Amino acid sequence: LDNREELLVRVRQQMHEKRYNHTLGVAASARELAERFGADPDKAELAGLLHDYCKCWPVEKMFEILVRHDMPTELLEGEKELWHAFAAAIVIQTDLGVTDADILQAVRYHTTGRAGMSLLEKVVCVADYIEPNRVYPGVDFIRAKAMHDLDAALALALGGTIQFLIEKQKTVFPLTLTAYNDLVSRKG
Ligand code: DGI
Ligand code: FE
Ligand code: FE
Ligand code: FE
Repeated sequence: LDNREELLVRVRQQMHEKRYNHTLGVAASARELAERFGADPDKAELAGLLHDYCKCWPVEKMFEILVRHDMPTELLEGEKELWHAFAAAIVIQTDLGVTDADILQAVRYHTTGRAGMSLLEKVVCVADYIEPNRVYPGVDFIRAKAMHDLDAALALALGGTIQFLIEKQKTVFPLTLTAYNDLVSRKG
């Protein structure tokens, strides 16, 4: 889809208003971070716009797509909250014709992260945590970090999520742990 207005309408149709506002916030923050840290601003904005494309879809619909695309059992039997990222990476390809591998990866790993994340993946993941509509304890500290150190901001963000999951006695997806370890161990 090369028409921006059309694309915005399509995105808007997939979600409720609050999620759409979050989506626009992530797109804007991702562009800003890309400009600051030297990623491609257009790719960052588009990935931000599409990252939660499937977030409000029924879980059955996401599950069906993931099964058809041979996703690991670990994902299919795990936390459903993670499905929307992997589903969106497939759906924006099949339904919207997005082919850019960097964008698809940034969408796929925006929730869990992974070890060895690309610059664009980090930008979108951090944008998801700091966009203007986000409110949670510590968000301003992560925003401040993101002004000068993308890796530090991401480590804080993922660390916070891991902490939150542990408090709720929820499973931590392996990719999230390896993403966090990777960022923290690189600091040297
Ligand atoms: O889709 P968003 O709400 O904008 O944000 P997100 O995609 O980063 O996260 C969605 C949810 O997924 C969030 O409530 C926390 C949860 N989550 C993130 N990483 C993990 C996780 N849940 C589990 N169980 N394990 C994880 O590693
Ligand atoms: Fe998400
Ligand atoms: Fe929703
Ligand atoms: Fe999001």
